[in-house]
Amino acid sequence: MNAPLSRRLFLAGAAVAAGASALPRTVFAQAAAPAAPTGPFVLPQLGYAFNALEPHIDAMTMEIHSQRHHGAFIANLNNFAKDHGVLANGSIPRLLAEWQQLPEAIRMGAKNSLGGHANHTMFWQIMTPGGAKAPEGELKAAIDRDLGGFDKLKADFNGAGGRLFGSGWVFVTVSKDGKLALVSKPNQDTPLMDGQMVLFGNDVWEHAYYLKYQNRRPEYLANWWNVANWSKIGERYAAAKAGKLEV
Ligand code: MN3
Repeated sequence: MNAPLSRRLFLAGAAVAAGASALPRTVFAQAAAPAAPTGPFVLPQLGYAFNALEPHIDAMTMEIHSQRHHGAFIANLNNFAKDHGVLANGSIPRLLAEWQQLPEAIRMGAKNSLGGHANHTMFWQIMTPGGAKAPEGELKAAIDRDLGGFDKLKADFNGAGGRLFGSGWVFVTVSKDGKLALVSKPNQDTPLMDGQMVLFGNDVWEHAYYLKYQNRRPEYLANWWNVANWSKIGERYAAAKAGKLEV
């Protein structure tokens, strides 16, 4: 989506230089990118600048990751939804929990894109340049009780991320009674496919860190905790217990 935009700006600039008023409107019409289908899926806004997580996650990674990688899942889903209205009905957690009942023609593609949309929507929310720097209150107590404390959680989570072969995610799931568990998944799979709720997770696909860290995934995993938003994760914990947590 950046490339067509730059191209449009370039063409607009060239047209101004050549005397835009003399050019027929069709020049601009032809230069515009073909309209992408709009809705029902919408790319969420980050809520902070692309460079807000520097130096731990670089601005270019955040821009490409959110706009193009997540953007591709949105485009795929809107394309599928044109012929398969089932995607527009029902919540994303429900569609994922019942993904094996999706129409066969789109089943795998829709599962992957729904998972990617859910995973990244969660991911942008639980990172921030501000917020609490460590778990607090009830969430801290649950981490102590179920995951052996914050230091052990970080070590186990980083270990799981390091062991994931290829692309995937590491998650902490939360049950309705507030119990936590560490889960890793390949590809864009998510605990939502097992009917579980996701408290938070980290993306260990190479596109999440390669520009800055190259093959040094353990360094990315270690630094990532600096941008975790414990205020937001605490809100998600309360929402899960209230039965109100979605993706
Ligand atoms: Mn990703």
